[in-house]
Amino acid sequence: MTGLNHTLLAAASDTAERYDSLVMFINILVVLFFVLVIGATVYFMFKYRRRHEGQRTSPVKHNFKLEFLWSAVPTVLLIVMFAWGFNDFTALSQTPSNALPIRVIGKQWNWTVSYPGLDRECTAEMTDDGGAETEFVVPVNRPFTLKLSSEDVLHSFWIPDFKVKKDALPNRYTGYTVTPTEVGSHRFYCAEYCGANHSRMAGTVHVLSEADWQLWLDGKLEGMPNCKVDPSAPDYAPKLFVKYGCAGCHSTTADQAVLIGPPLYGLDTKGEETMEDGSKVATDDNYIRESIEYAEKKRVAGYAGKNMPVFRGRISEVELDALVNYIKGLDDADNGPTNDGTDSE
Ligand SMILES: [Cu+2]
Repeated sequence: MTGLNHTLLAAASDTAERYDSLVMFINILVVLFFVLVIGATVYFMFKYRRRHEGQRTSPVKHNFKLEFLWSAVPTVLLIVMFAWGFNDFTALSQTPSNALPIRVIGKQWNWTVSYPGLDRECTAEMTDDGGAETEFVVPVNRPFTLKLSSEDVLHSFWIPDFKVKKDALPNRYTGYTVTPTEVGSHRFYCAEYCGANHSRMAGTVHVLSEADWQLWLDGKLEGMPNCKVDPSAPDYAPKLFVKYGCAGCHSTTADQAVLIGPPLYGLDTKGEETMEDGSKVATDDNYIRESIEYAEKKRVAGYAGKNMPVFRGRISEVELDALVNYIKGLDDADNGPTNDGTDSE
C-alpha cells in the first residue's frame, strides 16, 4: 500500500492500456528501423569496401523510387504516431456524463482531494518522517474526472499506475479524465519540484469494487478513510492543521525539531510570548486567532524574515475556532502534548 510498489509495466487504467499499445508500436518500429539501417550499413560496408589501392568511387546517381520510399514510409509512420498519440491525449479531456467529479488541490506540501456534491474531503496526514499522505477512493470501471489547481506554486498530480499526469497551477484549472480498471491501491505523487518536502507530498488512491464504493458512500466501509467532514470529530482540528500547511512550519511537540516558524506547544502554560521588538504579548485566544489570520502583525522574537501567508478570508469561523482550541491545547513538553480532551493521534 505504501512505498514504490508500482512497476514501469503496471497498467491499471484505460489510459495506461492505450498508452502501452502506442509505446509498444513505437518500440517495435524503432527496433525494426534500427536493424534495417544498421544492417544495411554493415552489409554495404563489406559489399562496397575498397578492394585495391587506386580504386575510385563510382559516380553517385539518383534513384527516385528508393528516395521516395525512404521519405514517404517514415512520413506516414510519423503521421500514424502523431494521430494515435493525439487521439489518446484528447481522450484525457473527454468527460463522459457518468464521470465522477473529483477536486484536487495542491499546496506546499500536501494534497486535498474532495468530492463535489458528496460532502467528502480527504485531507493529508503527516507521517513520522515529515511527509504528508493523502488517501482517497474511486470506484472501478467508472471514469473519474480530476479538476486540479494549486494554492501556491506549480505542482503536478501523477498516478503512475494509471499513466496520467498533469500540472496543478495557481489561478487556473487543469485536469484529466481516466477510468481505473483494476481494484487495488495505487500511489500518486507530486511530479513538479515545489520545494523542501516535494518528494514527500504523495498519497494513495484506492480503487474499490462497485459494491465497496456503495458501502463507502454509505459510510460503512471498514479500513478506508471515510473523508467525512465533521467539525465535532476529534481529528477535525489536527487534520485542518495539516491541510492548511501549518504542520509544515510549526512543531507541535517538544520532540519535534523547530521547523520554519515558532513552535506552537505550551503557549497556554507560558501565558506570554516575546516579540521581535522586545514586547511581551499574552498568548490568549485573540493572539492565536490574529496570528493565524494576519501572522505578520506580531512577530515572535527570533523569527525575522520567516513569512507566513495571510489566512483571513481563507478559512471559516468554524475552522478558526477548531484551530485556536487545538493550538491552545498543545501543552508543555513536560506533560506531553494534549489538547482539551481531543486526540491528535
Ligand atoms: Cu508539489
